[in-house]
Amino acid sequence: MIRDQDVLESLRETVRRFVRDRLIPAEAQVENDNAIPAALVEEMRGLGLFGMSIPETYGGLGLTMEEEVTIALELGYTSPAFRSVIGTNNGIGSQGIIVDGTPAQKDYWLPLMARGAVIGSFALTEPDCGSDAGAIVTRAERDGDHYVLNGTKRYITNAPVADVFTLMARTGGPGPGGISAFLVPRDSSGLSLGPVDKKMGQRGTRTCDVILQDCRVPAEAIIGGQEGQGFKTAMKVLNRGRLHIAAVCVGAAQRLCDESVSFARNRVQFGKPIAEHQLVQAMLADSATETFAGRCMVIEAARRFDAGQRIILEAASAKLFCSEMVGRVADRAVQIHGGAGYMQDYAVEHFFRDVRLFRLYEGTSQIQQIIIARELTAA
Ligand code: COS
Repeated sequence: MIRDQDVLESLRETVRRFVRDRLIPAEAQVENDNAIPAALVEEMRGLGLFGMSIPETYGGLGLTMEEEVTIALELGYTSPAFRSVIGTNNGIGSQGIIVDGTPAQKDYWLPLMARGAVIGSFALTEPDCGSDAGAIVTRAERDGDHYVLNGTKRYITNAPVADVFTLMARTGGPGPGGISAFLVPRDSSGLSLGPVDKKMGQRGTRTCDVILQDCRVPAEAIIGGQEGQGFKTAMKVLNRGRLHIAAVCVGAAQRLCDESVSFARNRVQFGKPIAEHQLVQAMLADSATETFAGRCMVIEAARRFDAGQRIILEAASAKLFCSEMVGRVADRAVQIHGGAGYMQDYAVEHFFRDVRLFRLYEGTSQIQQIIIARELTAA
């Protein structure tokens, strides 16, 4: 389904060069500052990276899923925070509008997101609702030609820099069918942000609470113009997002493999490079094999998506396998580096902390297992 192999190759090469020449050298600075240098964000804008998955009609690059995961594999090769800056605009912050938005919502928001002029974010999780997304309690009450929103959204990626949230709130009764999705601008009256969360890893990616206290949005802010569709919109966004995360995991695993091989070739113990010791070789071989397996999964699932197939099972399987897999690869990478792997001088130290989040967000591993089992056993 790739339209033009040359165009994709050139984009992949551009991103690969950008990652290696510009982003990897800035990883230590991101760790120290807990922020992405503004100049690099500007360069990402210039490369069109904010609008990769937004259709060309709206000023994006309009990548197919196979093309998108190909680029995600490259971006995963560096600190996940760099990908997160552009991640919400390409994924969970824009896809609700793309899949279910009204023509007016698409015309207004997508061109702005595609060029990175506004940052989109996705607000589903709440203090008491993470895995059980159908139980959210944030309410949206109709008041004339407005809705009034009250509630708190938690751990919202890019919220501190976001301009607009795809935000799920309850307009009806209990359960998934009572949820609607809204486009809530950051400058809406009654919307405020909590302090930036202090995370274990992925420094440079900012998350915080989004607090709604009698927050008023016009009635046309409801995605698709219809109440009660918000849970399904969120699920469609997540199906796609999970495949993207899987690709990022594979990119990170590749980096960890490369760092491990390079270290093992240079580190001499017992009179020879540790790469020549069989117990180290076993770890390298297992990591390379699992990384290759993950790569095959994401490419195959993306091809099925582009062919119009339902990929709920494949996306959940890829997310489950790849996020768990990169955890094992990161653990071996630290082991291969020995004491050095525990030191901040080596990239594997921050990757070890960074990749832990992949097993948690956009659905924990246990949620992926539930989704897979349900798909397998559905009548
Ligand atoms: N894709 C498309 N539609 C889906 C879907 C999916 N992956 N999952 C559920 N739906 C649909 C169902 O088909 C159902 O539609 P009908 O009412 O027409 O039958 C509707 O949505 C409700 O589904 P269901 O009854 O399965 O809802 P549950 O409350 O049981 O949902 C899961 C359970 C686990 C699937 C859901 O709560 C979930 O994905 N949780 C994880 C949330 C998450 O990833 N959070 C991370 C936050 S974003 S960083």
